[in-house]
Amino acid sequence: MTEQALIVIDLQNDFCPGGALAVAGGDEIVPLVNDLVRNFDHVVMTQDWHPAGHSSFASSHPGRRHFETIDMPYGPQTLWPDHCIQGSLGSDFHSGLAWTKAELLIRKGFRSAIDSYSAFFENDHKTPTGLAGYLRERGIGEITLCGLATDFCVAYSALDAAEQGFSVTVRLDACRGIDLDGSVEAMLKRMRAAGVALA
Ligand code: VGL
Ligand code: ZN
Repeated sequence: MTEQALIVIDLQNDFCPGGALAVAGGDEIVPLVNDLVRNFDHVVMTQDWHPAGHSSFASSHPGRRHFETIDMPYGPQTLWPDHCIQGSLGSDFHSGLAWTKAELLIRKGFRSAIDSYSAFFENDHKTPTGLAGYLRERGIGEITLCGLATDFCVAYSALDAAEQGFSVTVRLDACRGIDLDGSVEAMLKRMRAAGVALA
């Protein structure tokens, strides 16, 4: 019997209203995420975890604006406001999140030169975070994803997980999106095509 895990993506202050990269309604999902946490045997959480001056910040590219896309050696990269700086208040989990049950915290985006949306691989789609190996070693074959943001870190995590052979469900009611130029619709389509169950 394969084990199941809940993976809570980036439910951090900077992605909630008032934060540096606020996702509309980001804080609304906290009660539902806490219910999910109670109902799963295994819980993993991720934190976006950038050093100051990270290359995904528009502020690191003079003349560039927030939400512009630039070409990086590993492919296109959206430029964000400074967010989730390691150890800052904005990088903390939302204060209402029931995080104590989490068996593993995965931090990502900690290398200056490369961003990491997915909980499994950095944005070069090659550098692993170690999460796939961790889940496999623990006999976990089915994962349920929730958190922020639907169209970036949740979606890329779901796509990588499906490609890695995990059975993947995204709880859309426990996610909220950023939605840049229709990115929510586009990523829902990609997830469906990859066999991700959208619940
Ligand atoms: C995220 C943009 C930049 C996310 C993280 O958690 O979806 N989005 N960094
Ligand atoms: Zn980030």
